Amino acid sequence: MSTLRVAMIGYGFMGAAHSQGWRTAPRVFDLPAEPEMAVVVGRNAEAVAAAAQKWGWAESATDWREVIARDDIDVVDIVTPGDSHAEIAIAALAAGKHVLCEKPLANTVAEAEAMAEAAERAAARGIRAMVGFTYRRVPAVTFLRNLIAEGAVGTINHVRASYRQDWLVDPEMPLAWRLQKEHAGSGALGDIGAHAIDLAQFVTGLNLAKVSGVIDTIVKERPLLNSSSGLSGTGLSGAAGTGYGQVTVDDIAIFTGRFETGALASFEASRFATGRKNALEIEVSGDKGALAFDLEDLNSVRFYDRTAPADRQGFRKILVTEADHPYVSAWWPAGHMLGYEHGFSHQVKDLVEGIVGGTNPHPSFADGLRVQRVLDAVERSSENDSVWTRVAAGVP
Ligand code: SOE
Repeated sequence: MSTLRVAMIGYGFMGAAHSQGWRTAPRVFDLPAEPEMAVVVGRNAEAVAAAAQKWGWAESATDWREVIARDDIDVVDIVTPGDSHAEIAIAALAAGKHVLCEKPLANTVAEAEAMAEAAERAAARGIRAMVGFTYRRVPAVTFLRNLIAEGAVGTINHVRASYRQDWLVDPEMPLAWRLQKEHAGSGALGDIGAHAIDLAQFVTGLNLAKVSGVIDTIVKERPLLNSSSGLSGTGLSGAAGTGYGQVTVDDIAIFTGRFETGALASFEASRFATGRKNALEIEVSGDKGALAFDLEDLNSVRFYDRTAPADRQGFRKILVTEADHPYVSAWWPAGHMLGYEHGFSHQVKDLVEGIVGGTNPHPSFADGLRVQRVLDAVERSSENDSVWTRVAAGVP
């Protein structure tokens, strides 16, 4: 069997999650090529060596350019903050490497356009590029999308999508990179709102045409991060150092959207939703029924069948753990639950199959660009008193 040698650039929270995916996918699925965890790259030699050892990478290195130039690397997996996605991805594609890039695709529309163009050129040479909207590969989400494509909800009138967390309610939570525009691009909007947007477009198969929104920053200054706390890589926690710094991204983004078909959607992305830890929810309402998903209950979907006799209607919970459900047969017998990390193995499976099979796995960089343009339109709308703002369309 052929092998695909992988270099992962970055080693924070997403590095841990992607490492699980690379390690586990070939042990669970019958893949057409064997991924090899060749090298993990980070700026701090000691810390990245420790990550390599802990997660099972054969080597560690400190210079991503040198690694990308190596002949023995086939795939580059980018799990750095958004400020380096474009530079690394474009260089890797030019060097003939397949690329998996964390979401959001980039920090700006211009960067995302350049990445989508580079991916388009690379595809002509048989090089694949994929963006890590991993929640598409939660079995219940793929199942929900398949049901919608089969017509289970009929014509879609209304979509409700939200992603709510509460890790910023504490005003003493330090100023991690996710709170700095130059590193993260935006705040709740791009970090978690991007997932809600991608899910809404993915499960419905519809693109957003315009949005009207507002973004806000509740706590404008936070304690600087103590860089020696060792937790800063996650961007989600860490010990405070001395002094305060400016928060330059949004804490909350709320917006409405209109799809190309005219259907309406509401979106919320918040890091101030007290009590909500990782609540990515979507509900799609059509003239025949409705389907709902909640990441905090990720092994199920709720289905309302409006075509059933009136006295039998009502949302029913379908447990998505049957062998017939997407991805499930490779894991455990029915009723034995999957979790957050399984999506990363499913992502590896689909990427490897795309690379070997010569097909573009979704979500493509063009899909990532589409989300980036929605993020941009929401920010422009908010700056402009929430006026309806068109989402740019077309190829870059
Ligand atoms: C932090 O808000 C975060 O880790 C996001 O960056 C991820 O994309 C999301 O899956 C969970 O929350």
